[in-house]
Amino acid sequence: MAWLTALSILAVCHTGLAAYTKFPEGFTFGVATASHQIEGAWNVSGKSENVWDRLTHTRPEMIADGTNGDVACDSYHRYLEDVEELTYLGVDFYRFSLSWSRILPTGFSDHVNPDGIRYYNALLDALAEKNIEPLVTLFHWDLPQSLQDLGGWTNSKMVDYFRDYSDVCYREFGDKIKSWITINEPYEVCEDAYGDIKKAPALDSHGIGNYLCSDNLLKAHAESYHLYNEKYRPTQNGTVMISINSIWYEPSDPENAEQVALAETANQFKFGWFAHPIFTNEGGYPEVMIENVAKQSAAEGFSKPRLEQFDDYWIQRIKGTSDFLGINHYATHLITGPGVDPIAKSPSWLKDTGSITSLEVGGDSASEWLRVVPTGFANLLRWCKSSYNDPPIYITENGFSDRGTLQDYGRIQYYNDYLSAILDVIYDDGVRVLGYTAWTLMDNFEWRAGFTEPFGFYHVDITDPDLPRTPKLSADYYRQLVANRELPQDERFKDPANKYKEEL
Ligand code: PNW
Repeated sequence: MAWLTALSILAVCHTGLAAYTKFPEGFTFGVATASHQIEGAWNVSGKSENVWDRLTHTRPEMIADGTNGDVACDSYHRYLEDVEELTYLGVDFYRFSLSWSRILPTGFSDHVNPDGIRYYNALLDALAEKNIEPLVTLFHWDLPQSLQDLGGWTNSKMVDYFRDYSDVCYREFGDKIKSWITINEPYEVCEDAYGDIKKAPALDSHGIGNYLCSDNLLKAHAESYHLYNEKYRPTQNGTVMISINSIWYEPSDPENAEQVALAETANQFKFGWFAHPIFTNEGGYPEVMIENVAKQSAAEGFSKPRLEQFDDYWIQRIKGTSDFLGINHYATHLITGPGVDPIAKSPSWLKDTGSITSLEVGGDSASEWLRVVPTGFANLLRWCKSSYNDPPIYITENGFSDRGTLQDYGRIQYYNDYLSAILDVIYDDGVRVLGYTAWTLMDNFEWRAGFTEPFGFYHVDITDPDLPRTPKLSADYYRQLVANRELPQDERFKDPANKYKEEL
């Protein structure tokens, strides 16, 4: 079968023999977390309920191990320990996110919670003392429940609410934070949380809510960007970007024009949905999305397409509103054919793609969706260079899940191979990747997977009330990488017996 051939092509490239090892001058390294995944303290010091609190408390059966973020890594109280870990790793920057419901308990800017402001100032001061730059995400999925009760991202007023929240954050923290991310992974927000039940609030409004969300989310992002540009950038001098996730789709047979076209369509629906409006010259949603949704909507008996192009005002207003392209990337999937996906609901995003079927191929991790294909990452980066006018790129997430071993060779190999793919495209293709962020500092609340798919450099023992953090072997790998700005060649990071696979 054609996809078997493609799989072996992908596998051949996964040799671990790096052509380049040294990172260019000025390249920066960081590590990431997100508020709801690490902070805990879910209802103390004025924080109100967010959509993940609501989901985990009312429907615990939806979380793999029935856990929640009530305590998580308790970083709200243990942030100084976290800063120690960051210092050990030697990273240039720390990417973390602000909890909206901790800063604005009503969801609105009528009441700013002083304890929320104090907490983030204390963290920022501790980072400054260690010379670690903050890279801060305004929204990493933990929407205040009060706003969800009004429809969340399906409500067009969210554009105003997000701008108001941004305004408070830029005003309160902008003297200390020079690098901002507005929104983390809009695809996961709109498709997984509104079009499906994979993320909170698990609305499952497939084919409808997902597109209401993208209209509002892109406008909200743009307004936050313009607000910073006009009101804060002149004095604060920082930058603002958005982080877009990609599962990268490869054609099963690169010589087959139909397969290539299907992969392009899939990539436009996944990454282009949010990147095209911001990073292309023409702006707006990708043409293929507008066409497919219109066709599909008509066939389904809708009076209007469920997704329509932005009007000229919004096309212009959204275009160009990101100083860098922030890419979160973990996995590549292989297109298996034009065949109709039997699980596609109607209406739905998947059906709108043309029900393109794909297969999760490549090396294993603990997460079903995370298949290891480093060459896919290189192809994604080349595609971003050619599709989006050679943008300056930050990798804002990349990482690997296993079952929690301290001898985490699988993670080390993943990082080594994916970083090697980055070096290839920097030196061979001139892709402008400026920095890299590993996901994640420590094992944490992995959303619906609970604590069953850890991604951390540090193990966190959640059965011990002190939540001790223990560095894994990968922590030493990353520390050495950052110190030398070079892929470590050290024998102790190699797992000749491929032992890690037994643990997955
Ligand atoms: C990201 N996919 O989520 C999030 O930003 C993190 O909060 C999360 O912990 C991390 O990646 C690991 O899952 C993703 O299906 C969810 O490609 C899904 C995908 C990728 C990233």
